[in-house]
Amino acid sequence: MPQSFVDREQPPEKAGVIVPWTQYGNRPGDNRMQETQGLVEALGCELAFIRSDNVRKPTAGYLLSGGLLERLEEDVQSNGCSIVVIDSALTPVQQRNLEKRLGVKVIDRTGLILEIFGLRALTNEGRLQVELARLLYERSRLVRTWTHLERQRGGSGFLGGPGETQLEADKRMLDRALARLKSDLEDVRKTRRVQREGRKRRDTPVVALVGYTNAGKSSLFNRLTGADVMAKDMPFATLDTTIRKLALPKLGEVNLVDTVGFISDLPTHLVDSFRATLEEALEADLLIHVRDRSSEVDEQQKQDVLKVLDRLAELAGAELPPIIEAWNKFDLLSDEAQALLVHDAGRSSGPPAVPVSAITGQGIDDVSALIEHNLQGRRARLRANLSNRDGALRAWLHENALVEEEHFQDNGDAVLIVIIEETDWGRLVSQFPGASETQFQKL
Ligand SMILES: Nc1nc2c(ncn2[C@@H]2O[C@H](COP(=O)(O)OP(=O)(O)OP(=O)(O)O)[C@@H](O)[C@H]2O)c(=O)[nH]1
Ligand SMILES: [Mg+2]
Repeated sequence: MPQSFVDREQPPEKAGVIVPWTQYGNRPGDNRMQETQGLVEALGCELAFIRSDNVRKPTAGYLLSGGLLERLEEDVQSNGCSIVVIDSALTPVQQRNLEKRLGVKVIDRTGLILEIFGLRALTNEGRLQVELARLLYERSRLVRTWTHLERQRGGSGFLGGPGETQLEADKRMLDRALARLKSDLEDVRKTRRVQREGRKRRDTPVVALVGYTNAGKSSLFNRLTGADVMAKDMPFATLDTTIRKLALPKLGEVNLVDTVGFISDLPTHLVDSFRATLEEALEADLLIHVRDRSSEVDEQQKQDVLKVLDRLAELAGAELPPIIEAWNKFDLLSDEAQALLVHDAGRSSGPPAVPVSAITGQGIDDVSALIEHNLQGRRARLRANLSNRDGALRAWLHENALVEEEHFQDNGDAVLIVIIEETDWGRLVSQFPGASETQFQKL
């Protein structure tokens, strides 16, 4: 098994952090610097220094070129750092060269995020998913190292050596571990699927909170359901999915799901690995995209979240559920900004949205109302007039819709009052082509 990057038995390690950028357009702003700092602290490291470096010509060997590398070396020594974080993607060669040159551990953004996920995963399922992500990451790096060595060997006539067989053995070992993990996770997914189907049969709609990390999903979840899920000012406070009942004034009970947050440049391995957890959100009847409207980079975060959601939908070969937005952290805005947000939320372009504060509770009822409105929009209450020959249709309705009332006439005909989801209605029409619209009246 790959080792953890950071030794947590020892007192906090001192970390030096570089956020590299190449072109003026992608120079990291304050927000990115704060986010990176947050990630490093979430790892339990003490921050010795953090700065953004303009890498005009990234080098294949070290990423950082001459002067920058020398300055980093000096800072690492004078601060007594034992770990360096490069907040971008390093090739295995760059990572190894930097470690040799600096004499300390070096990790990149993916390594950093994987490490935090490793710390936060509490449930068996969470651990499996992190482990899978880590192995996939390791494996992708092994492959690259391998091609690199191969090329080197071909060019120089270098034969044998320790590289080849060890790498092949490592690769095989990783593959075996990967296969085992994938099958364990497949079991988890099956169990979840069964649970989900159970919930569907009971006709309890599922509403899932999604959004950028630290946007306030868990706070909103707690506020809505009275739960006590950990909500903290740190990235990836939540890794495991929690489900609680939420009572809505008109619709009654729905299941509300709190999920893991997203982040920009989220490693694809993580997205892929967290499928079991995130499918819960993907199969929800409605998504609430929680946005931190007090953040300067809110718009960019929104795009990052939508990108991850699209990737998940693509993986599952499914369509995304409808999305509404909770414009959170309203309380942190100035009066003018608040007025503007209220105005914008009322306009029809974009997904339906409401301003809210999970902390003060302002706008919470509006969130409930918006959930209700959007769930209701996609379900219909119908009167079904069935003849005694419609036994199969009647059974189907009992299985797939909520039957509120059922009355039989003397001749065996029946009148049912049912609530049916739009998607289920689609299935009904295709399975019972004979079922005429006249048999069903909208109430
Ligand atoms: N002022 C203010 N702070 C908020 C609000 N909602 C959440 N917070 C704070 O924002 C921080 C993050 O909140 P969480 O609820 O943990 O965020 P999350 O989206 O669940 O984050 P992850 O689980 O890490 O993805 C906490 O310090 C909360 O107290 C809000 O409406 N107003
Ligand atoms: Mg959370």
